[in-house]
Amino acid sequence: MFEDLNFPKGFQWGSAASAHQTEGGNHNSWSEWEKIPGKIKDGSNADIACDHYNRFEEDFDLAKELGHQVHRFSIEWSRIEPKQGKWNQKEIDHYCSVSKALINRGIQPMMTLHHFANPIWFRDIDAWLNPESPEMFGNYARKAAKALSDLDIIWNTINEPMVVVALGHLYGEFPPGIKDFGKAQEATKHLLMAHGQAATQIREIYDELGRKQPQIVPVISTTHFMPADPNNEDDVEMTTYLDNLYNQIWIRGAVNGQIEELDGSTRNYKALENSTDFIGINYYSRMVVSSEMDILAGQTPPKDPNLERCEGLDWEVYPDGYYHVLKSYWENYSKPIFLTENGIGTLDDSLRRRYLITHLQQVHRAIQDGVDIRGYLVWSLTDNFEWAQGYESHFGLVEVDYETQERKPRESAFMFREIIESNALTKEIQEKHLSRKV
Ligand code: GCO
Repeated sequence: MFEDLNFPKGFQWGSAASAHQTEGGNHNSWSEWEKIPGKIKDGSNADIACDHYNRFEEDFDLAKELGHQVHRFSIEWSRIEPKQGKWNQKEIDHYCSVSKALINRGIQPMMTLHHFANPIWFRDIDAWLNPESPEMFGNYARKAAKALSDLDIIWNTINEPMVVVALGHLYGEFPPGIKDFGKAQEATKHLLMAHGQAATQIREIYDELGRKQPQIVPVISTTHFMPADPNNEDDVEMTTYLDNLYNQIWIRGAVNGQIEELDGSTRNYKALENSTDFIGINYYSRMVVSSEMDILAGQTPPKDPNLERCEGLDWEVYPDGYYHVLKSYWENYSKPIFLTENGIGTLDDSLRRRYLITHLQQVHRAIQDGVDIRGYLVWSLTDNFEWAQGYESHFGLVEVDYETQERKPRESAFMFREIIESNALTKEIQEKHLSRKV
């Protein structure tokens, strides 16, 4: 019943992670947020996390052993620019060493400049609500790009800007804990301009130094929105509205160079020209939309009891949505796609294996239908600090014992290595892991 699903030659495989979730020892907007009682579900914090700051060599040895070809990680703005305009050379050197550690193992570094956490000084001047925030972010991008430009790096600018907007400015679940639609719109605009500023600074400094231009890849979070009742016009309309708001507005600007003002007018923003080589897509789940519910206030229809779920976050496992999301981005923007995150939090590793296979089947289906997809990264290499969930969700191909910091690859890590080695979802792999629930 299964057949071999081969991936295109040169397709790149690997995993993704972020600084604050793994490094430990950070002092930023998140470390302060974690101190507020009730903000983190299990009352934990990322003070130590996976101690990746000190153990990156060991972690990259594992990535290599597991066959990874690309590793996506983030550098911590708060370490590099602890006070506005003051740069910490020791920390810049650290990230040079991290990048080189990957390159020396034959792994392509994909580096994110911003993954949710802000420096304290930036938080104190209203972060993404400050009209000067795009330039401030651009300065930091320039500094980082200058220091790292002699290494072969793929650049991600801002990770999942719409999660920063929605969870930070609409639902108040992430810092700065605001619930205000107008402010959410303002943050969206500044985050888009910040992406443009970062891309422009990276391009300029590479030119000034006579280096070959790198790939610049903004990374977005996507959700497959579906009407609760496809025959109900209001549900369909609400679905389109949410898809536009959450999945499209920001990336449309990054690709087309246009900023949408709060009054609905649009204008060209020069810094966004030439700011996007690929689109980085993170996909985890779907959302069923009912016009009866106030979705912008966090209400959603009950989950389907027949679908498996992600631990803690309660996301439904819905692989078919991945295909539709990929098709829609290709149809809308015709930009090559890099799959920068996909995975599931679970202690049931057989579920993780099924999740990865069924999602890769959809990736393959999209490629067959002409979508230009260049690579796929599992979230995440190791278990780590899952933001407001604390340590309750286990996303790692590799298990971490937080008492001893011992790493232990799960069976899914070896299955993924087999997929990488054959550059295919072979018939045997699908049969072995999908034919029964273990
Ligand atoms: C995000 C982030 C990751 C998460 C992952 C699982 O998508 O929110 O990029 O930091 O840990 O997505 O929720």
